[in-house]
Amino acid sequence: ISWFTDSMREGRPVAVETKHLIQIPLPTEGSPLTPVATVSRYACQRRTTLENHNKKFTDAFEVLAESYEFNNMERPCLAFRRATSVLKSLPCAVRCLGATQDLPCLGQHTKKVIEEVLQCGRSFEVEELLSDERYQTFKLFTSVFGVGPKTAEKWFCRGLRSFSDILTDHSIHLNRMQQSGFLHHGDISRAVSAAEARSLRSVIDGAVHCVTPAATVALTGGFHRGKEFGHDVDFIVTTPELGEEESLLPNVIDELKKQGILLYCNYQASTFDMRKLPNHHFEAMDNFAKCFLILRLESSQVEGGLHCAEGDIRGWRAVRVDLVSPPVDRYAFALLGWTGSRQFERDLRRFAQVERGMILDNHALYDKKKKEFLAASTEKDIFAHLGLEYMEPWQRNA
Ligand code: DCT
Ligand code: MG
Repeated sequence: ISWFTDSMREGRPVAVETKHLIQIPLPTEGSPLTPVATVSRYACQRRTTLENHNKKFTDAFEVLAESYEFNNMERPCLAFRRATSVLKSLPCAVRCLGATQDLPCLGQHTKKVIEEVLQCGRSFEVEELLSDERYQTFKLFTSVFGVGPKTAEKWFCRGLRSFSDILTDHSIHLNRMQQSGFLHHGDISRAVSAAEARSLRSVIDGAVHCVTPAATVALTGGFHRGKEFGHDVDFIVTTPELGEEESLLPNVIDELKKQGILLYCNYQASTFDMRKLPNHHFEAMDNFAKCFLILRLESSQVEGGLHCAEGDIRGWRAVRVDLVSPPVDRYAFALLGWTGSRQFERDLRRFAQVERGMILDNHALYDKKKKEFLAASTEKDIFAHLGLEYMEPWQRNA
């Protein structure tokens, strides 16, 4: 095996770079001849479970990435998100800066942070940010459902710093989503547990099958990747009959309303049109019909009870739920896209584009050389078209 070199036997890291794979000996215990791990620069080639051995670095990176996001600085934000993703994929903790030498996606700035954390147990740049008024205010404002960095910026520039500043300023117009965001802020900013997600699955299953018995419901997003907690619960619902999905969500919404558990609903009808594909300009959201909901979840429906604050005796909580309903022939693409993680999806699309000359989004996969769309009825079909080894959802926590 070519990468078992002398320097490895001496315990020094070496790297052998192939086209886009870098083989790196990781600092494992035991024999110096332990096989080396392979770290690709694409998250879709790194099996990333929820076991993060480098949390102290990735937590620091996340604060920096977020701060760049708040300042609308896309490149450094992405650089820190990429670095986070690489460290999350490693099978053990980074114990010295040398161990990062051949890892992809780590630049000077990220390495400086790693070095500081290794030496001092913390990053001064991160600590400064955490106590920075602008960072704190953006973090607070963007924690409200319906408030993104742009709105946070607008409010911050007007000198507003707290929720009461916003809610008592009569010149500020809150849209319906933001009004609900403030109303249910306590509940929505509290993580949703896996038990709550399971209970919501039964609620959604019930509502969907009540309106369309043949429809299917699939849990997607973070909970489908095995997360114990999430900020919302994501579902894909569809019908076996092409076209029948069009009336599905409006009927499900009516049913939830009838059950008295719909606290907020933002329904977006489908604008999906196969004739407008492939989409050369990447857009964050797909064009399928979807709805962003806030539902009332009863404690009695959740195994082990609700994930609520101590002393909360209401017996219910508000939860964010997203439903998307693609036509059945687009199902595999929608499922792959909505399963995430965000970084996994980004790299999957980048891999398709750069390495394969293909355009992938939540709607379709297009081969630019052959000038044709590639059909897929399962996620495995899409991985196969891309010439990628299949990864289970729990390995996509990039
Ligand atoms: N997604 C994406 N690009 C976006 C937004 C979402 O690719 N701009 C995909 C990835 C995850 C999925 O949609 C669901 O989104 P979220 O609910 O925001 O993410 P999550 O992984 O489910 O995280 P959380 O557990 O916090 O809900
Ligand atoms: Mg989610």
